[in-house]
Amino acid sequence: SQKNDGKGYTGPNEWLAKKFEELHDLYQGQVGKNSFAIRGYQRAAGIMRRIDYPITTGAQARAIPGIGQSLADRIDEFLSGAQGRAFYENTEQARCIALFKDIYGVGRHHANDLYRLGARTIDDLRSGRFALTAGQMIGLQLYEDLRARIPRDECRQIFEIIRSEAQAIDDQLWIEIMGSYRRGQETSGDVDILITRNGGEVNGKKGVLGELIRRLKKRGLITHDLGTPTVWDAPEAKWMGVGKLSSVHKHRRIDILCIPFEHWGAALLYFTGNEVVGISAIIRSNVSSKANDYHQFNRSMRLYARKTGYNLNQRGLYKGVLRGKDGLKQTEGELVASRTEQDIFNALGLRWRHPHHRRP
Ligand code: DCP
Ligand code: MG
Ligand code: MN
Repeated sequence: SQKNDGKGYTGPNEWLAKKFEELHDLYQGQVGKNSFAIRGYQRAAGIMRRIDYPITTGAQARAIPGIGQSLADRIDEFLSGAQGRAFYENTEQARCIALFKDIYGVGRHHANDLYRLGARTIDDLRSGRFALTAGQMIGLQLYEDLRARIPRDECRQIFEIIRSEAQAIDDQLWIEIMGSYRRGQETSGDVDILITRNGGEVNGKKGVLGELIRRLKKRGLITHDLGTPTVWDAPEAKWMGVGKLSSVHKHRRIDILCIPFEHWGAALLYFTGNEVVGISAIIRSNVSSKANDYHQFNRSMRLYARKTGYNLNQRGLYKGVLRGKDGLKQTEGELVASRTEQDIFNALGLRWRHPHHRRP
């Protein structure tokens, strides 16, 4: 299931954070494990999330306060793509947690709790014996639909409806479909949509996002809200929910993000990906890990930017970002490029890479 920091963005070491969390979850509750080491994995995950430049070696991480030699060794292990000792152990616990995390809105903590409370199957959860939030209930209710891949043509049809409704609100809006669809994949896990306005504020005065969702509900395309923005008419606002093309179609996950015009290229680049493959997906499919699974396009581009003295995120390419000894950002730096993807490739001196080729 799609995890979210509230804005939908994650940092360059999210994949490492996830790996440490997997280790934590796997060891937690197992007899004979050192509880200090287990908590260390949890803390390491937090540290990985706070570091905003990509970690590339264990030695580099060793310099970060809180990362000792054994954690640094684990990072080298992750980076090398070596199969972590306990990582892919196909235990019942690992399998259940992977299964529960597949339910929309169920995070790893809750998946762990559910396992410890005795839940083993989706039907167990449907029995009503376990406490779930409203969003999780929707995830559970639509579990079969939402885990199915969306055929490319259905993504396109959903996108066309959203585009036509958005353009009926304001013909100066720019609407693009991103994610796996834009990379040319035959099927997608969800439909990712980016909206901005050429001139003026996309979402400020008019609150386009709220109006769009209202129209799409009225039209019957959108059926459920899963995550609504705190401020509907903020310049940057994200809606997450579920829609259905017609009575014969399945419910599908849809994400719609509104951003300021200046961020268009950087956001398009970021949300086109690709990005880290979930570790639970690897446990489920029993596919052994390869270094490439974790060296995806977004990561390698951010890493390249960093190596050449820049900082790349979903809002732009920046130069002169000042960092403290701990590696944390002290100043934002100067915006170098963000309007178009091409601008960002050019500023970095990289050859254009078509979305269809944005794979490792
Ligand atoms: N993204 C990211 N880091 C994340 C999650 C997402 O950089 N932790 C970016 C890259 C993704 C894009 O956002 O490609 C869209 O996210 P999705 O989770 O929708 O992933 P995809 O569209 O690539 O795949 P799927 O077909 O599973 O939706
Ligand atoms: Mg997607
Ligand atoms: Mn998405």
